[in-house]
Amino acid sequence: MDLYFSPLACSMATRIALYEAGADASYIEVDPKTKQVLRDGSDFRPINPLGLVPTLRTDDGVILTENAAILQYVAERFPDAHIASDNTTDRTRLQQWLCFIGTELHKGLFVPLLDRKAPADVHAYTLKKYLSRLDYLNSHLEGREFVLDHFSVADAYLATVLNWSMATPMIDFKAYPAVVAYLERMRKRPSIARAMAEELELYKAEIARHKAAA
Ligand SMILES: N[C@@H](CCC(=O)N[C@@H](CS)C(=O)NCC(=O)O)C(=O)O
Repeated sequence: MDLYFSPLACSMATRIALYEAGADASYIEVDPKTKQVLRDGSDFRPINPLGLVPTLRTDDGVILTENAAILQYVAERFPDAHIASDNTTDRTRLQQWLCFIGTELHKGLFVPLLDRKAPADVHAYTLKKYLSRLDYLNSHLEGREFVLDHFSVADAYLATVLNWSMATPMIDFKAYPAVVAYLERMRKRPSIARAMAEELELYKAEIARHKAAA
């Protein structure tokens, strides 16, 4: 199995899921700016025309895209890891949270705030419209260890997205104590701590590469 990823991007959720599953996988880095596959300089776009990570090549050679889909694939492929849910209602609940994290948090809240080129109005509008999602998340996480009643791929995705809070000083996270406590807890989980430490080093190298190329 090959995971195309960029350091500290949303693809880290799949790395976490693969670590949780103890899966044998190759991690292939893609430069998010140039869309080059780092190891051989090839163009990533023939593999995923959108140039987006995560992209997963299964052991059968099938290319899968979209976080929510890939995470559920990994969970199903490695059932012993118990990182999804068994019955229909719980599985739907997992999908509910993956969709919430992907649309409301990842794309709705964080992407515009992380976009250094976005006009100030965009940040103001995003905060006004999307901070309510953090209120909702904070209420959900009060008194809970995980998004569901056990660790799941939703936690892998949520921890990955919330980790971007280190680059969004415009959000006052003190207002969301259950979210802060959750992230601190998740950062200590071995699979997540390992993924974050490894990808942080690669991220620093990516920044240095971009500076050198500028
Ligand atoms: N809808 C896609 C979005 C994936 C996505 O936005 N990936 C980002 C990294 S977090 C990316 O590859 N960005 C590079 C770009 O926008 O060109 C998914 O859920 O997988």
